[in-house]
Amino acid sequence: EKEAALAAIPVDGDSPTIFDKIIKKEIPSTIVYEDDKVLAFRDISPQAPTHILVIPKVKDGLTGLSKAEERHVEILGRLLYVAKLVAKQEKLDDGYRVVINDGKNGCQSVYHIHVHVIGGRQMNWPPG
Ligand code: DGP
Repeated sequence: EKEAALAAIPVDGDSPTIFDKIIKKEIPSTIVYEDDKVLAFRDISPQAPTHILVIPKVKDGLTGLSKAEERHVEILGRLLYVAKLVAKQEKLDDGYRVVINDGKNGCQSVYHIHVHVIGGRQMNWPPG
């Protein structure tokens, strides 16, 4: 019985995250873009004057980029396209940075894929 209970726990971290609550509007966020597939909202802990997260409304196993499969190609493209739309909307005309953190070494903290759009100041390279 204990084994069955353990087996029910997803091993790949594919369980609901805080982003599901944001999508369902159960917790507040500042939404800057929304369509039927994608949501973009301001990061709660901005690392620059503009810091937006672009996420798929349906995770479909895409906890992070490392879990991408062929079926995710369309949504992955859409996330990047929305990143561009949002950057334009935010008037980041001098440039901006697009980041996907993956896994422990990538400093990923929320396991629902998200694209960071960061701008409004000079970025540095290499990143920390
Ligand atoms: P990452 O470290 O790449 O997994 O980025 C996760 C980001 O999510 C991090 O920059 C902070 C942001 N975040 C976490 N919880 C919330 C929340 O409840 N609301 C908003 N708006 N952002 C959140």
